[in-house]
Amino acid sequence: MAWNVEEFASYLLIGDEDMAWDITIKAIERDAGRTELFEELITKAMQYIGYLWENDQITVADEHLATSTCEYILARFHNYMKKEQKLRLFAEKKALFLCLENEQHTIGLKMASQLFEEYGWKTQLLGANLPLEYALQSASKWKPDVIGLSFSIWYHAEILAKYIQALEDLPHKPVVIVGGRLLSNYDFSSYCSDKTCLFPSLNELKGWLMEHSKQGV
Ligand code: B12
Repeated sequence: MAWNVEEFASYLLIGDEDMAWDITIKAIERDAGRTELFEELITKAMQYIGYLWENDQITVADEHLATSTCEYILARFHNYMKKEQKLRLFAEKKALFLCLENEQHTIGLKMASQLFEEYGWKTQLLGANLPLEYALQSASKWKPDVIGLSFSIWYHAEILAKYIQALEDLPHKPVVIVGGRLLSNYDFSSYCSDKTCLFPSLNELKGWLMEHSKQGV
């Protein structure tokens, strides 16, 4: 399938929600799956926007407008998929998602959470910048089977090992999964235990979900 990444990005950059949605819905009508749409259209468009920003071709304000328009598209898409009953309902399992302390990049985390819902999981999205003590409180109370962590900035990885260890040590022993743009290029396994799962992209996550959504995790 051909993806209009730059055209989609141009609508995000001017905040044209309807035109950006038009491209999204056309992709769905041509049978693009959620993972493909997220990876090939939305992620690539945001990376392209990052490139324009880095090269001074757009301003910080343009990038913020693109981000909020992108978040609107993600929320509308999620709502559309729910209405169309394109969600698969298998599991009675729970997954909690959060970004490491100080981390503001939440779009990938939201995508991961939606993918879990597609496979029938109940989700809670705690979003950006969550200090570990609150993550622990929340996880102790809700007892998710899986806890998804995300980070995009290199120096935020310093606290990754602390999060993983504390969350995996909770009495109900959740599985901790980690994602973020740096995972495609760097090996973070020394920050993890042998139980932690690292996912550079949603394609790998999808494979894992297919395997773990029916039987016990
Ligand atoms: C949008 C954006 C922002 C927004 C984020 C808003 C939001 N609500 O998310 C705002 C304006 C807040 C922002 C701020 C900053 N940003 Co910024 N940002 C971006 C930008 C343009 C796009 C990020 C994005 O949404 N990508 C799309 C998502 C879908 O991709 P993704 O996160 O990689 O997620 C994918 C996978 O990693 C995976 N995934 C992600 N999380 C998870 C979690 C799980 C559990 C799983 C399974 C999978 C998974 O799934 C996704 C699909 O494959 C990038 C450019 C880029 N190349 O990424 C810069 C970028 C990441 N930012 C950058 C920088 C420098 C900053 C700032 C420091 C700028 C500043 N001076 O203030 C601050 C830091 C904020 C902070 N403390 O975190 C740099 C980072 C460079 C570095 N050294 O690490 C980048 C690369 C831009 C650049 N080229 O310089 N940013």
